[in-house]
Amino acid sequence: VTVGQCASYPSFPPGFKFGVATAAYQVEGAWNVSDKGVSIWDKITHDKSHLILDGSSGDVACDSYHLWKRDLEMLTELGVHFYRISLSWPRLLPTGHPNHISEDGKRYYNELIDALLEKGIEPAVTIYHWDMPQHLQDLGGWTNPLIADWLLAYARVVFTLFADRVKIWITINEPVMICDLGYGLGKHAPMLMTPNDIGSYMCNKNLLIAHAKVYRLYDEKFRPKYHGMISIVNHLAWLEAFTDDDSYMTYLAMQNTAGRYSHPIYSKEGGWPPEVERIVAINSERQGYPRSRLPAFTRQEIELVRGTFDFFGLNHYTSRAIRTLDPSEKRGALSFFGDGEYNYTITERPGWTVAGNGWLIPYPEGFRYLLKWIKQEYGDVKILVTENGYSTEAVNYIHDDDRLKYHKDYINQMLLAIKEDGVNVIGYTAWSLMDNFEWTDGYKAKFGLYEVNFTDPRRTRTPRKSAKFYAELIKHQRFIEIDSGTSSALYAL
Ligand code: GBH
Repeated sequence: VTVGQCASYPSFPPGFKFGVATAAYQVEGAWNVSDKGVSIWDKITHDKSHLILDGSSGDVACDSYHLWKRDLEMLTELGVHFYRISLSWPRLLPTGHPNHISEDGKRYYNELIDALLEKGIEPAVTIYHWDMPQHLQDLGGWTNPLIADWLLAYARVVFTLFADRVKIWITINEPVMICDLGYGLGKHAPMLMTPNDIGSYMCNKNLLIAHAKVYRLYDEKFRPKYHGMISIVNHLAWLEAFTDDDSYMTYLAMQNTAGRYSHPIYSKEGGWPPEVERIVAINSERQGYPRSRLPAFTRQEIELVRGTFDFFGLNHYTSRAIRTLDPSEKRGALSFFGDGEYNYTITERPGWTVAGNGWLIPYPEGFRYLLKWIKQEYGDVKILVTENGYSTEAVNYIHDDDRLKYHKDYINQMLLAIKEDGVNVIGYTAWSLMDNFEWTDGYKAKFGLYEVNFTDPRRTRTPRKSAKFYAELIKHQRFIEIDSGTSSALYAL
């Protein structure tokens, strides 16, 4: 590693923060220690292991429940400013309800949070990252409107326990995956398939209300004392028109994937994106439903949800092109990108290549366009990039030049968005600190800056080349050469 050759490359804005992320179910393991309750991912991986690519589960995962001190060493090595973790709801509240708070769960997160702070690393905490208590799922999970009160009660416990020390809060991670994949397409727990996105849309609305209630609880009862910030995290792919003729459909696709979870919170007027609301209503009527499958918001609900953010939490990985269908073409399968009746298809551009796991197309410029889009769409909001990363499949893969290049190119485009487009990005988070349980891809898709040996009972972690790159970047707050040949795409003034 040679440092200092690139003094002309711009540095990051003062106060810009770098972090890494993991999520409870993906790293903790210890699925049944003490009084921990069962989550929907425990249940799915145990009962339907054929739905997981390698038949695995998060029973042990990275065993961070026992090995978090090793994680701390890695975080120190990287020099990150913050570590984004999530809390396991059934670990803290085994029944899902606050009638019983687990002493062991409390102890685990208290120790972790205290140890991070001792090292000068800020904890950024996601309250819900997909591991719903099975008890609550049995009652409908996100399709039961009572979920808003259940989440609120859980969040009240969480804030009471940790808000004195945690200043960056995320209510919910990636609603589009929770709802559209969990309750429509059957690709994520609870793996429900509901025709015509009925379940996805019920979940979509209930989830926004739940988020808003938690936001308002923090805002009114905890912020005055603790002065932290809180928001939701959305997953946005960058979608671009396949040809000039596809711009309306691309707009619609963006509103459907990004807008359905962001417009109600971030837009001036609140509520569903109007074009999505209009089209789903028309589709529903044509399909013979008595009312729109997209449940209406009342006036009060619109106001409840509108403005419940302190920043825009953004997970971004990939891009797609949108092509309008000819009348002669048959629609493809339903996808989380469409209502199933939208007249477009999601496609790739010639020249794009898909990374290991089949869905991630590296297109760094797409990141810059997306950041600009968020600013245009929702105004000059602070954006915290809460996840960005690249997956590989090989084992013993330490010289991960492809991952290094991905992070470098994406960070470079983010810098362009900041410097050239005036987008207010306040921080960047690499997904992930280490390889972990990648949901239905099991341990096959590896996103880690650190490799984890899952055949070793000690779950040995080894830094990859990308970890060294990231550590250097954070240390110098600017790009440096890690070796020749990887710097060509850097942003130069
Ligand atoms: C994020 O999900 C998550 O927050 C994180 O937990 C996860 O580990 C990380 O990113 C990497 O995936 O082809 O229709 O089956 C990103 C969401 C979920 C996107 C699975 C692609 C497959 C869609 N990813 N999904 S589909």
